[in-house]
Amino acid sequence: MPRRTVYEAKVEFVQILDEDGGFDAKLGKGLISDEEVVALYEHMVTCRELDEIAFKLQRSGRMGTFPQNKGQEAAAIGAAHALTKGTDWLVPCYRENAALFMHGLPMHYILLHWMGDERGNQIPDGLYMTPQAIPIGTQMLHAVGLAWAAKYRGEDRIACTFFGDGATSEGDCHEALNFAANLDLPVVFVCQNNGWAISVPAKIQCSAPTIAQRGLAYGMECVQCDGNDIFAMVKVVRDAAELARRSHRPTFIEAVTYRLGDHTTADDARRYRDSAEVEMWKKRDPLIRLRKYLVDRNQWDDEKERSLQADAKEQVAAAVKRAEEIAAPSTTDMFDFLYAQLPDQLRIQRATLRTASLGQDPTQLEGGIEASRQQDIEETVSERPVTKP
Ligand SMILES: Cc1ncc(C[n+]2csc(CCOP(=O)(O)OP(=O)(O)O)c2C)c(N)n1
Ligand SMILES: [Mg+2]
Repeated sequence: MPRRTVYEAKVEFVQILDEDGGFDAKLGKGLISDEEVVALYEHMVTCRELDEIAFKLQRSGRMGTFPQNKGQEAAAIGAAHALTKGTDWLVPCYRENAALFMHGLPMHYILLHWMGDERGNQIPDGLYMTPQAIPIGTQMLHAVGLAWAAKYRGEDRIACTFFGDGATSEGDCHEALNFAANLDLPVVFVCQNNGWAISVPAKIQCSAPTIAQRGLAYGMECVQCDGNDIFAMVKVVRDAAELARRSHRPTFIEAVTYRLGDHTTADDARRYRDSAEVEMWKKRDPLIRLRKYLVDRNQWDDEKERSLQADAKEQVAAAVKRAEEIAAPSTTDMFDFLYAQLPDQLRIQRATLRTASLGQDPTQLEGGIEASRQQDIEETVSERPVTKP
């Protein structure tokens, strides 16, 4: 029996603007207009400001926890720019705030969510985005479902989902890729390979040379790009979006980037990361790179930078004020909006919560569980107005 190669593949790496300011004029020609580059840079700076402020809010006890996006702005913003706002689905995990804002989500929604108010996840009508997914990888399946529905209805809509390097070790990820490729679904999978899944380095999540090639195994297009280069991001996502719209084919994109901050405010990355690695990536900061591009082309100067920084501070301060002005939701919401009829065990918890002493057993209170049950019935879910932030 002769031996022959039945399959051979290559994975392309795309970079257009390198960290020294070198620009690939051929690949980058006509990709983003000068005005758009300025707008994208402004958006990146504003989102970086939000990151800094959210960190401080958490440290001063005004927010539960927050996952900073610092260092990864080009990936989310570049992808959002290449998609059609108000048409295409954005299906994020928890680090893509910047993309959601670009597609119209008011900034205070994200703050509300991390302040523990679920109304921050109540996406306003007319926006095509799903709430931030905290369980790793689950949103990839949601994106596949949304794309399938769009194709079934004959809509000109595609879905773009974001996930991390760590998510590619989850079964959900592989089911989503398999489903999308086999059913010819218009999905753009954007893996933000930021080097780490909390304290686990990406290289031990995947022993193949690239994460991108995981897409090959499912028979879909795949590409790796410099995720800190906004031009490369726009190029690869635009190509993938065109393929999805034209041929209903999915693409797997690996955006190579780096998380400059901690995993979340509940983490201290200094305990597991080498500072030399962090320093190296600080030099590849997507904001520094884009500012240099604009300055080199006389599109930017110190005066514009000062004014942008002031505007960003003002915008973020207004979002914080708005989020903090919204009255906290009722603690009992976590019971009231999950079940039509609360199981007894949870009914006891709900009643205990109301007693002065936490943990007190309501069955020992005057009237016992029956009394607390009666109180629940009086305070029915239907009477409670659902307010929007
Ligand atoms: C299903 C599930 N398992 C575990 C966790 C806990 N967890 C939160 S973030 C995280 C790491 C995710 O890493 P990655 O996908 O690379 O995303 P990144 O945070 O780096 O953006 C883990 C394991 C979770 N949220 N969901
Ligand atoms: Mg990661």
